[in-house]
Amino acid sequence: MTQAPKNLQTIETHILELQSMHPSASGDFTGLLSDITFAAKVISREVNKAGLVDIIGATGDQNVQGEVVQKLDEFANNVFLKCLGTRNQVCIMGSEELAEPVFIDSEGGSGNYIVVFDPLDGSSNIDANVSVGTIFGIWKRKSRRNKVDKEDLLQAGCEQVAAGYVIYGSSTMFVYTAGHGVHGFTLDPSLGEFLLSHEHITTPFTGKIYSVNEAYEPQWSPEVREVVRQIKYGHDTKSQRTDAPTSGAGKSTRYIGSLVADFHRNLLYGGIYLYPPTKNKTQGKLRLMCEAAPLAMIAEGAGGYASDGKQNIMDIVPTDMHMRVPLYIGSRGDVMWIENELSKKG
Ligand code: P6P
Repeated sequence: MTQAPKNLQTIETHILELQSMHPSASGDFTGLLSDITFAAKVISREVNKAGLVDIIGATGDQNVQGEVVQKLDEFANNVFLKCLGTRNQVCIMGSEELAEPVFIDSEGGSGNYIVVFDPLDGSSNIDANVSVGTIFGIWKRKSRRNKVDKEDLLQAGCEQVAAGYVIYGSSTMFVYTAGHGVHGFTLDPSLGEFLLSHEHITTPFTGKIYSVNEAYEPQWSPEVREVVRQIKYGHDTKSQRTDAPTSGAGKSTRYIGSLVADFHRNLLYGGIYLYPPTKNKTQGKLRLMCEAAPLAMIAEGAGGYASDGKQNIMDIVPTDMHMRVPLYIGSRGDVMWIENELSKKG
């Protein structure tokens, strides 16, 4: 297949090239990724005109997390359920917005894939026109039984076959990995196509940015407080002193309050996002399957790393679809340093 000029390479041709790398590929995976990109285009259209039609604001309902459901949350969730639910490739769908997974009787289809997604992360920012995002992880079913069950669903991040996110910001970008590098595509609304704009994204080993909600500082453990202090002032390993601000060795704080936006900026520029445990959220706030694990696959694919403070996020086997984990994710050197510091202190 002659390759389209890079600046005109659509995500579809990129996925087809991937498929050609796996002669045994049945096209199911390609079709599934295409469905996800279609859902992203539909959501992007609504997000971009949210200020113009009456879908801004809350529905008044609460989701399984006890969070107020924004109208766009509900819309995005329904788009994913419709776009993925009618295809035979998917046997289980899990959504941050649904208490229970959706088991699909994909009669006649392969039903090979499990998709877990956060349809619209950061949605509390919608009314203020701040970037929001979609996050998804794709696993292959383990069982060859006719009926799949939670055993097929509750798989570690390292078992993902693909993962990605969409950021609805100044432009809409689709970033994904299927194990062969991390690639970013920017939506050209005039064409309705995602065009390759960031091929083989790699993230700097260390960065100058840290992203954390410092309002929770009083609720962190002393170890986490010390680690964040050292991030701020710079950790001069030679002198062992950490309270003396070493000029310029510390990082700058950037915290949007929208994980996909903070993660995406740190991925491109270098840096680290932290959501440590607090007294009220002893396992942190973020969900393993629909947030931490997919972004961990992206981070690792770009040369970064993700940890819960003790171990690689990708190694954690979920006990429940909505399992929450502490999250330290981004530049490998920064995250490994934190994991090392927190592991030392037990
Ligand atoms: P806090 C949004 O609700 C979210 O899940 C992430 O997008 C974001 O990084 C985080 O929570 C913000 O949480 O507690 O700082 O408001």
